[in-house]
Amino acid sequence: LIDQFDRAAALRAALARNEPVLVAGAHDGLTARLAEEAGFTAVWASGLEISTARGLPDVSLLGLAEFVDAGETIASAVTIPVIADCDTGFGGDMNAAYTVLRYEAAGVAAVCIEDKAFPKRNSFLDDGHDLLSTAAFARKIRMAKGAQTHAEMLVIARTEALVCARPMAEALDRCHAYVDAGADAVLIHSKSHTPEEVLEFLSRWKRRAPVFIVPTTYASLTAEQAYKGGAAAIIYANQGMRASIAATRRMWARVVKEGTTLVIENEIASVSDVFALSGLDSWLAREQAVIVREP
Ligand code: SPV
Ligand code: MG
Repeated sequence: LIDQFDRAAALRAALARNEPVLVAGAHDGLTARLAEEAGFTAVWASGLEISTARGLPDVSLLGLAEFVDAGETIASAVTIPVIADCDTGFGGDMNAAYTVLRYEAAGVAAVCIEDKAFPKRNSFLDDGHDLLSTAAFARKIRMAKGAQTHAEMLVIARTEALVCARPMAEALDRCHAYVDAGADAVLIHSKSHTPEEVLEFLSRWKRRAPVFIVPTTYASLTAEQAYKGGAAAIIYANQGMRASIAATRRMWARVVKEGTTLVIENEIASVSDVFALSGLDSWLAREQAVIVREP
């Protein structure tokens, strides 16, 4: 396992550079490797992806142990920093503290905790969202920061204020309070179909900590525009999974229709590509090194 503290330091350094930090969503070793291969700076261990990959909705059904296991799998598969979507921190203040300890041990560079009440639901669901008070979530962030054992690890405080149709001033106040409580960065989430509200947040944010954004519904905002507007990092949270769903569905429909896989053979990854992505070469080399050394 590559030292997560080096990776946490690398993520801090990337956030301090004069360019947007691009982050791709993943849910396992393979999807994380595809993100690394594409050149992303970090991986987002997405709650939506991890839940969906298990055939479950993103409504707080999976627990800390299952999410940590996914985070550890992802961190083991790549050398870039992993940012874990930790929802509410899996319960109350003590759960948030324990979440940080578990993710540190799992090799994850940063945890992101949001200000919704447990059990949370995915932000793109119309209703069922319940926000903690600013003071209550600031306390949770303080607990999380107090628990970390290594200085480089990041705690990202995510506000769902805009998702919950609260005023812009409240979203800003919340994020300022979370930074005062020790958050290393904030994440402003929005389900608006245009980037205006996020851009307004960014223009009014005093740049006291890096801001992460998740332009899923407002995909027209480019990374360049977001960075110029004041965002430090852009998370493409679920497009990888959505791409594979679309491609797999299209491919299987053709196979069922044609009664052969020959029609899609040239469009799918080769088995040798699969071997390469699995890291087979390094394992064969490991075996070879032992054989060569034998008398
Ligand atoms: C996730 O990827 O699980 C996220 C981002 O939290 S979102 O689905 O946009 O809420
Ligand atoms: Mg999530």
